Amino acid sequence: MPQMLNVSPAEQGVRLINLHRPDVLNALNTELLGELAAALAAIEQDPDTRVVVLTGSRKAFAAGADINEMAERDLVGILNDPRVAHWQNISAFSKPLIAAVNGFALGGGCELVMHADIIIAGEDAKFGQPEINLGIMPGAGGTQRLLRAVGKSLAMQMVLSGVAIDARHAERAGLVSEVTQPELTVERAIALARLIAQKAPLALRLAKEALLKAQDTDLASGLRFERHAFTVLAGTQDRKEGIAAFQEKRPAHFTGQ
Ligand code: DAK
Repeated sequence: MPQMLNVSPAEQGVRLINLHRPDVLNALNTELLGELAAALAAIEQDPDTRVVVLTGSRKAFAAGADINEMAERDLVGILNDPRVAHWQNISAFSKPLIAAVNGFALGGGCELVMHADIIIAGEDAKFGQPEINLGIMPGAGGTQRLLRAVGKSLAMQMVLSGVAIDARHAERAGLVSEVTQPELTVERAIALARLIAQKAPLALRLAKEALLKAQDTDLASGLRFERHAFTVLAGTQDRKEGIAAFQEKRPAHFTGQ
């Protein structure tokens, strides 16, 4: 089976995953999505990996779902689409996921980017949902996550017109947290990942869960979740270690206990 992903070994708590279908601008076919979901599921169990950086190539993060594969699916094929489970598994990843985006992030590529917790973009990155040009609409969370990220007007503009926005626009709109020179995008994402990888893993996990909850719940429920999560962390070794390290004026060494 051809490898469509390169997964680096864990280094300083960070793994880099590279989408690799260069002939088709990393178009996401079922196999690639399956490989990505499987890689993240394996990393979930790997205590040496605390943060993942996901990237594509300089020309494209990913140009969307594989249109040639999609063309073969009829209505029943779409109802039984194995990609749905892969997308769900990707969205269940509990460790911090950083997308380092250069070039095209279109359709499913933009939706994959929005599965990441932090998005670092090269100046040449383009974010778009061009499905409307194919007579379809976003199918992997694009209408829901994009609206939450950039607000109604810009999400409507992007989804209904199919026209992409550039990295600076995406940054202004809140889709992207930082814009870098394209040759530095991956480096910057890895540096940020290494910083995050030094933090307490259980605190990272619960903080991520609480922040994601803020996107899809009312304030009172979100605050309740935050309070419970905060209380859970009171029972961890890492909380003791973090506080002791502060008082002893030394760096903390977190173990995930
Ligand atoms: N699929 C398959 N091949 C693709 C592709 C794609 N999405 N995008 C590009 N390619 C291929 C091109 O066909 C070309 O192949 P050859 O002709 O060399 O064999 C090669 O990659 C290089 O592309 P171009 O020659 O077109 O390169 P350019 O620089 O001229 O143009 C471009 C780059 C990104 C503007 C252009 O390639 C383009 O417009 N690509 C299509 C972008 C697009 O429409 N993306 C949205 C696809 S629909 C779902 C979940 C998700 C989805 C649906 C359902 N469920 C779970 C139900 C998502 C749907 C989509 O993403």
